[in-house]
Amino acid sequence: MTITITAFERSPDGGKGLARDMRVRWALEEVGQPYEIRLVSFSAMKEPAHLALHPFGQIPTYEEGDLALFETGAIVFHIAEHHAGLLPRDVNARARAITWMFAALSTVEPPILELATARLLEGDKSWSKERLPLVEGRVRARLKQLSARLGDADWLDGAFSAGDLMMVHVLQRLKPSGILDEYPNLSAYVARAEARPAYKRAFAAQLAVFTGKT
Ligand code: GTB
Repeated sequence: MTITITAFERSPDGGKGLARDMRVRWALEEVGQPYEIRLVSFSAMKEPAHLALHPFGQIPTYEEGDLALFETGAIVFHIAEHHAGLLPRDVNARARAITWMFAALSTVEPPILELATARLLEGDKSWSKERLPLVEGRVRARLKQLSARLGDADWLDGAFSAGDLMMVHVLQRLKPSGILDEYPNLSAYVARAEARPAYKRAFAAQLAVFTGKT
């Protein structure tokens, strides 16, 4: 069955991996599943046809036969459940990998998104200079804990999993701030993931939407 995902017709980063369709592309590349892309404009995302797929008018969405999904956590979990390569077979190891997916999305991502908002959308506010160090402090607190847990391991729990995929994509959002570089094992972790052939294929495919090069 054909898998179709939606992505930005125009992305603020010009297709350099930050928009969230990247997580889904990467997961599909890791498990070797072909997919098609339907590009949507910002206005089309708020039209009834797209809202029927995604109640919040966002990308990405995932369609496969009768199934339509939204939320990258749910989509990547679905892919990982149905194809080998992103979750261990051992029941406990599988549960731990899923735990890391949740940790990425519900514990690590929120302060990072708060920082992105503070830097990009609130930088011109009178209170921004006072608030920014507080927001950065909350990010550093999480990174310190994550860095301590990762230690000198390659991945968060044994082999690369959907948990690492989610965590790496969440951490990448920090690159423009320079904060990730303060934690050498985390920046090496991200670089290790970016060196994976599946990541490179997904990155090239997302970029090609904007450069026209395939
Ligand atoms: N929780 C949802 C998920 O994980 O699927 C969040 C989805 C989401 O935030 N989608 C964004 C969107 O559709 C695109 S990824 N926004 C439009 C809207 O809400 O109207 C966020 C994003 C976009 C671009 C960059 N960038 O260029 O740097 C980074 C992140």
